[in-house]
Amino acid sequence: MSEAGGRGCGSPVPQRAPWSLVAATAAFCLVSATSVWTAGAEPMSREEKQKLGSQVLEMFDHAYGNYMEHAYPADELMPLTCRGRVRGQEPSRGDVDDALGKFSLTLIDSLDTLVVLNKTKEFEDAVRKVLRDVNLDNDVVVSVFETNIRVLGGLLGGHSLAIMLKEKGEYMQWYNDELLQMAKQLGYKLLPAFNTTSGLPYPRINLKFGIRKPEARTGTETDTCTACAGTLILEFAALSRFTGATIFEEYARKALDFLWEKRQRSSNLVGVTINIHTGDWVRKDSGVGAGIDSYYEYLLKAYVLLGDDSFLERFNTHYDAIMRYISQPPLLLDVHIHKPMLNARTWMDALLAFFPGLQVLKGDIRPAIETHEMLYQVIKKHNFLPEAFTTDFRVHWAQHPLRPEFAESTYFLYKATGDPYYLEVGKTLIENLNKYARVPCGFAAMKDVRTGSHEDRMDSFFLAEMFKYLYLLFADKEDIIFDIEDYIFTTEAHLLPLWLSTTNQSISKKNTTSEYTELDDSNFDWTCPNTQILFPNDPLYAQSIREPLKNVVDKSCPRGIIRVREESFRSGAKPPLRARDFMATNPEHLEILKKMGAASSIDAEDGLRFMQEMIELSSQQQKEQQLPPRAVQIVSHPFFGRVVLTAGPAQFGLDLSKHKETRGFVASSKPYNGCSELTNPEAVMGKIALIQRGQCMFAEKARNIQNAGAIGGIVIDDNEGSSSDTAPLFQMAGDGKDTDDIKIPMLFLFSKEGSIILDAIREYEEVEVLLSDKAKDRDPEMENEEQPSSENDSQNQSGGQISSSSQEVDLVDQESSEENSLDSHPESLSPADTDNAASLSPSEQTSNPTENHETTNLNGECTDLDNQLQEQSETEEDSNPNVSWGKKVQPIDSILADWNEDIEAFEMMEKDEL
Ligand code: DMJ
Repeated sequence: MSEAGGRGCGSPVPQRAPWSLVAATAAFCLVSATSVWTAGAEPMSREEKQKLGSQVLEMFDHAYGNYMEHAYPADELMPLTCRGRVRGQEPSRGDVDDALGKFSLTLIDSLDTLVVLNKTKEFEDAVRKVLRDVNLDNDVVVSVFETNIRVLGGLLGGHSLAIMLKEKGEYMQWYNDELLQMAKQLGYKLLPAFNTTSGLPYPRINLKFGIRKPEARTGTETDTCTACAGTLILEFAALSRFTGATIFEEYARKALDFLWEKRQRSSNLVGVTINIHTGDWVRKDSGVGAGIDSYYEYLLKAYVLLGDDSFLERFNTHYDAIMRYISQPPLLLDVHIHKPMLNARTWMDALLAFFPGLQVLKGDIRPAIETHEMLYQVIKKHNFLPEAFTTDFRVHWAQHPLRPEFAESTYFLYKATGDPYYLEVGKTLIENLNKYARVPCGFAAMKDVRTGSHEDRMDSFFLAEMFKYLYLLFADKEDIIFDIEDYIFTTEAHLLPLWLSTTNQSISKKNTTSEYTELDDSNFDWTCPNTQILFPNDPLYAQSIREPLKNVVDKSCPRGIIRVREESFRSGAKPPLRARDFMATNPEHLEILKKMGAASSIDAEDGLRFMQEMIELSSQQQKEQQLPPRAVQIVSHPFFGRVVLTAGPAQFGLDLSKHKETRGFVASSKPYNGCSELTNPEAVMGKIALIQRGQCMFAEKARNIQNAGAIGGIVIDDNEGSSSDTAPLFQMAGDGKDTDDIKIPMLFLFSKEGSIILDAIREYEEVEVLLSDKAKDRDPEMENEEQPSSENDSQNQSGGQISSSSQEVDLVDQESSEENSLDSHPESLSPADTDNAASLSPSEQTSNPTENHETTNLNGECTDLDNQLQEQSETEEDSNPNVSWGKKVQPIDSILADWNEDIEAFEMMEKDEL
């Protein structure tokens, strides 16, 4: 036990405690419980933990090796096409691309992961490459937030471990603070972003030209997200303290001070976006996920790293507000900062999965266990955490870019509880990654967790964070070559040494507002929990908290409140107006509508329900013509089902959601546009025909290939470069005539996804695919052949890659004409266009009728969750009537405005933060 631990972690940390003590004590909190466990979930043997640790190492090699081999020096690997993502050379993905600064992002983000994973030699090589190859002076506009957490953080994490290794005396003996010099250079490049009266940074900066000069092409933005402005202090303070240049810490503190000043004073919450000039909140919704998350994280961690009480006081004030308004265990729901009893959304985003980990650091274990358990059940249902999911656990946004937040929380919960259950959770994460995200050339983000389709994307945070947390989860102290407890994790999981708290502290108080009241000990309650107190004689503590939530996701009934109301109508009250019965010409209906939300909480409930039903009704009507996306899975060697492409469905032909999938080898049709009788029926007979989009109706193509004996068809977009990453997916409509004669399944692929199949044909000739509504598990027989068994396996597996040079496929009958390219934008097509396409908006893509059916059955049994929520809201009402009425009574126009905000919020979410 360390000296710090010995002095009693459970007792409140004394005021003005020496920083090193505070930091070390906090770190101690995370480790001491691992020995507490004595019963409960089956313990995991050392052998099994080591086996899983080795599996993580092998997976890292596969991801990092493929990046280095096929993408470096590009910023990221595109794991489906097996090449580097170079900004400007790929179709823009919008704000997501602002992380890419042509500075070998993935290499820098991976530096300290190499050391944690015990790959010291590789680390040494990687540092040399960074120093030799990376240019920080590119004429490219990047996100200040992403550049700070990934690049500045990556360089500082690399430096921290480089000096640690140098001191050990074996590796890095040549190192002379070069990474730190680069970090400083980058720090100075970011500083012009802070040139605002508020001190909040601009969201973007040009690495070469800074801000506002005409060449900079940035500097006109007025808003930034709270996390974007509030997630700088760890990296900037570390830079100041490592170098002695105080300016960085000063700027980061000033931005934090401003955010604190602008908090909503009665709720103590902050909004999602803020005007960097006026300080007005632009988006007034507030949660712990996208747009805000790491602002809270950095307040608590700034206290741990810098030992400054003011950060803890701020964190505790916000935390109280979060627990009062946002936390509805196991849910965390966004609210309005001015009306904090009013939920701002009916869905949660995946970024909030870091919060249980932060709660562990805070010492509030119970809600951490509850939220983590709820998230795990969502994962068990969909294999990954969808980007957004509703309060009744339906998929709201089906993407999953291999985010690490849930693994992070799992690691911290294991450290806090020592419960082997969390090791099993980690094992499931590993299995799912290998089963669903692993492709021959790396790991691909999930485009749709329901279909299992992939996106050509492997974000750098996957290497910076995911492998670190998974490896550490299974590692014992002796598996790591340094003491991880001497470091704090940044939001990107970069490691900063805790000794920084006592180095170059002179600036720490200079810019801090001095309005804080003297702290009393209660501010520190539970900040550093003594696990002996948390788990008094009860090693099953965590399990006992999880137990009541066991089926929270599967058995959940949506909208418990509605059910309660229906009970009361059975007892005689007049039933409310239902949206499906509403007639705008009926004066009684109009009268009822007017009353809704104005008179009482019951009317308000009716109003709210009416609005929900209206929205559902209209989306249901749309859905009647809308089909969910489908999957094309490449099953032949060397893909073995690992590559899954998102495909648009057809409104005619075999419905893949009702029938068994169709499996077959692919063959290009002649003519390639499939607009006349095929001249190569022998080639497509019994196969899945590939046809190019354009020249005639989709249905006509389907008939021609069906007549030639094809068992299915894939229409490939003729608009070069189109991709489901950047264009909304659509379904192929019929030709206005009876299409019952078309019996085969037809799917649509954008050009980029189509070229993956075309390239595979060029490289492997025989390519077999599976057309289905959802990717199927990989063929076990094939799987066995492909099991990695040696160090070379990652290389063997990358044999499945498609070389970038094979992009130009010489296909027969390329008849694309200028007219054809006009129909490249599905949303602008009219029925008069040749191919008849009905567009699917991104939100429609995520609404799966099957799932709706599964979770919106109001006749189903009430769940624990519903009861809990109901009970909880009743308790709140009892104890504070004003508060509960405030939550329920809301006029209809405000409900409408909120719905609009909700929709906007959904659209904005990806913009705020990656
Ligand atoms: C990471 O870059 C960081 O963890 C950030 O704070 C939030 N999002 C990503 C990973 O999801």
